[in-house]
Amino acid sequence: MESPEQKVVKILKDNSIDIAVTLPCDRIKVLLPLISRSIQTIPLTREENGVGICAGVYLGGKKPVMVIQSTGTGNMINALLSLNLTYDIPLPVLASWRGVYKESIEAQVQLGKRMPAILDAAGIKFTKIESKDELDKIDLVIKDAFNNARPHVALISPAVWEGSSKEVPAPCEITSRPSVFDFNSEIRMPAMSRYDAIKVLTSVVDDIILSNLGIPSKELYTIKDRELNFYMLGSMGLVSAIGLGLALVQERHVYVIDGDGSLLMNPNALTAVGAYNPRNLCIIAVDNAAYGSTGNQETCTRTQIDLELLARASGIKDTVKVHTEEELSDALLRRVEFIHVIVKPENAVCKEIPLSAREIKGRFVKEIRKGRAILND
Ligand SMILES: Cc1ncc(C[n+]2csc(CCOP(=O)(O)OP(=O)(O)O)c2C)c(N)n1
Repeated sequence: MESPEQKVVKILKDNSIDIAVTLPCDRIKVLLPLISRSIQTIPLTREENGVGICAGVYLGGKKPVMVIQSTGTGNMINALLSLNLTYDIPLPVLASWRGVYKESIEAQVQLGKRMPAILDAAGIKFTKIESKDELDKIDLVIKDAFNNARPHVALISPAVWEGSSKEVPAPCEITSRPSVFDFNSEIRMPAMSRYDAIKVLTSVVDDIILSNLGIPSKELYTIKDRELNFYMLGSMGLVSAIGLGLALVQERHVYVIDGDGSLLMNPNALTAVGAYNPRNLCIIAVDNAAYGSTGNQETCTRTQIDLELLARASGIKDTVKVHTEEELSDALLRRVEFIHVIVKPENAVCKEIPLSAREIKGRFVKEIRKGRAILND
């Protein structure tokens, strides 16, 4: 007889889900390996980063699902609103709903019991699944997310899995590995501004460009607006995660303009990129040692952290630090995976981008999916 876990996997496959993005919960420890055996799976280090990766996967023409613990939804609220609800990006989320049914961990209760009210207040669609008999609702959750281009969370009670197999795969073996590190670098006085760096980028590359929220997006728009530019209007910290998702599912080269403040807000993005090192992703870490877009408040790259070193320590193998336009141009032509660009904390005076989030997404998706089957869009 089909177990509830097998039924969920069948629903995912019947819906042609291409990629599952996951972070474990004890209650779904039987489900998770079943999913990863039949669907390409990306393990996360933080759920919010998964929202970015899934957005990239979707923009690249594939269908993602997130499978997480309900607490992780708490880590995703800003992203679900500022990215998915703002740009009309679908995301089905299967959340193991903790804190409400035979809960043994006190720390799960406060968030778990309020989860429906929180999602409701946030305008995020959700469906409760409280017994095995209701598992078919997962099919509706997935279809609703894609047909209506919105996030939809399935809150799945632990009651659903009661009585099913407790068999969990053996833990992975720990093997010895050397940690050899050869890194020697120097941050010198900056010679160019972010605007200069973006000008070099647009003159050298003719492929997908994702730009960070705030002034970088406005500068890119002012320098060279095009369909293949994806302007972030919010979701600080997620632009490189979106770039990763896009790079993993389609062949074009993806250039991401990120910032030091944003990378330090979500270093998980670097960990995820380091795990896959896709050859068609280039992160341009524009380091002005400041939160430039909000008035140049100092970040800790000024004295403490070297972003190139952080990228290398995160597993990104191909990195370089550049200070001049020539060095940047050379690194872009060589398609180095992580380019640490040292710039002055200066913002160009730019106009607002006169495009809505939906317009930005609409023309971007149309351009990159030209000649290919389009999802329910
Ligand atoms: C979660 C969150 N916190 C704070 C902000 C406000 N904010 C918008 S842009 C920005 C600065 C980003 O700095 P950085 O990534 O270094 O890029 P820069 O503007 O310097 O190019 C901040 C703090 C925000 N949008 N979201």
